[in-house]
Amino acid sequence: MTTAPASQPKSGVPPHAALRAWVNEMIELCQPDHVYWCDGSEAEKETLTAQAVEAGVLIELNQEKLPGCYLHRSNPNDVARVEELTFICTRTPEAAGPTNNWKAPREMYEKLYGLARGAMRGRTMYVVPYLMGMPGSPLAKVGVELTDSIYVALSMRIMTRMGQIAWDTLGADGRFTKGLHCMLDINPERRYIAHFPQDNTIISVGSNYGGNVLLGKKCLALRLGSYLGRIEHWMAEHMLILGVESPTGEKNYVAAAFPSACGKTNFAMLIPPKHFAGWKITTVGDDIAWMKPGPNGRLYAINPEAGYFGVVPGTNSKSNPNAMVLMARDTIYTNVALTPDGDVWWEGKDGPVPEQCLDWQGRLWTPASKEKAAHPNSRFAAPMANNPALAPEANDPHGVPISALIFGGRRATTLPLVFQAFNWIHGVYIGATMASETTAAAAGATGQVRRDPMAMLPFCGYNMGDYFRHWLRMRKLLKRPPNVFCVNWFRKGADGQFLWPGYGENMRVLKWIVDRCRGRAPAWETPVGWMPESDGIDTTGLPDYPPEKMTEALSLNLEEWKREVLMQDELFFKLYSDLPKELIFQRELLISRL
Ligand code: OXD
Ligand code: MN
Repeated sequence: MTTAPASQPKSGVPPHAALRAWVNEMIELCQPDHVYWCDGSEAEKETLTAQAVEAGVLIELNQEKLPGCYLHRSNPNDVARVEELTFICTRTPEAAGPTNNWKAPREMYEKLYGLARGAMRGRTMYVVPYLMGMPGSPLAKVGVELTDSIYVALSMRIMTRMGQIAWDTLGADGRFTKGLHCMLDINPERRYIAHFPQDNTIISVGSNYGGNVLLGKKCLALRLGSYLGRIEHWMAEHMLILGVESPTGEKNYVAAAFPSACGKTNFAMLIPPKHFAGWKITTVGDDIAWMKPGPNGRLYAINPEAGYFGVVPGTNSKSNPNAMVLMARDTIYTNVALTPDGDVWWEGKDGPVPEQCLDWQGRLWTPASKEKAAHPNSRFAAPMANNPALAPEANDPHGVPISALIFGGRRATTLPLVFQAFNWIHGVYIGATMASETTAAAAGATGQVRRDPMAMLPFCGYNMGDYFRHWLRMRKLLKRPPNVFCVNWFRKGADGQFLWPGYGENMRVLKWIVDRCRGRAPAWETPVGWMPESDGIDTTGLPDYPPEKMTEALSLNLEEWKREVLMQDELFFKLYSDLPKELIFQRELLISRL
């Protein structure tokens, strides 16, 4: 590999004094043996990939079956985001708010610089320039990540617009987010993901898991993004963005917030069932939306990412056929199982269960094994360009106008299949009080219901009460705000079975949502919001779906709802001194309607 001394970056790097000074300072701190400035080229990808294979960081998969695909195995102690080790280091604890971990910036810098001192001795520092958003977008932001992980350098190339394009956007005096990542010895005792919003800086140490270390994603696009969005009057949200095209060519765009590992990627890439011949869903983004009011008073959204970092287990030709095509090329898999012929396998994949394979830790696995072959939070990182359903608008710097915002959680009870908010403020209340069962995307127990406002609990970079206030204020900047909806694909009947088949069939609910936005579908006024009439959701051609099942999926149990309102108190108490009064009024109104 060609390495360059710190003082001599490649020729395409702009003469940006603050960039050079900061990189030199970090080199002095971390003391890498080599410094490599990434340019994002194809040749660079090949060189770095070959080095990663040689170093055992990547395992080459069967290139005939999976061209350009590799497997990475993480340290078993490092398989998910760690919320308790994620910090927002604002000047005051109040600015970070009661839902974030806070440390004073000075104390955190001291601790982390202490850990980073000399941490790259014997290693290479990769200087990774990246762009979140597309060139020419008013929302685009440049970041530079200094990392000693070749896996991170290669993954950033998939997940962002990485390389020369970022240097060109930065120019000689542009703003950029500083990011430092040191793997250290991948030890949870020395693991911190720290954000310094006032300095536009991120430092992550002690991990190599995507959500903790691909700094453009959760750290910049959501935590720092949400902080900046409040100041600059835009929104950074944990939302997929999709386009719905009707057989007559009518196009509508919706953005949807579901917590991690609750099906955002599947929903964004949905293929409509046969009954919806002529309808088409296209993907603008699968995880993050940056949204800004446009000159016509509508809310416009871009996907700041260039790739998808999706959950693998459960993905198959029924749950997400497009993802199966997407991840058959140019993909880095993390923590899936490896079959003897160099293919990958996971629980829920199409086809037969292999007679034997190596599990996510490289141990022999057979169907008799007690543990799972693939880690429940195993992931694929794949370029969005390989998505057969990619919306051409995914590269449009102006974004797409959003007609509907959808909130959804994983709830076995209470929440009906779909309902619509009465208005924007009610919609903000629905988003603010949403809850979901925890998943393997974050370390800790799974399956526990917790409040996850707007699916942003782990990602809001400032005080959640101010975040709600920002949502309420955005209404004033919108002449035609999106309609707000709530969905729950995960409700169960008394027999413990899901009441709704989900996946591609979600098109049926989506059509009702789009029709509501276009003023074409009737609805009942209920205590919780507008709901479809009993035949409002088209179930034609849905096998094994008696009308009673839909009635149950849409039913409201007022006792459960009363308990729900009481459970919301936990969050409201926590935020009480910062909570906008509008949300307290909404709660009172709901109680009186119930
Ligand atoms: C993700 C997450 O990886 O939300 O997108 O954890
Ligand atoms: Mn996510």
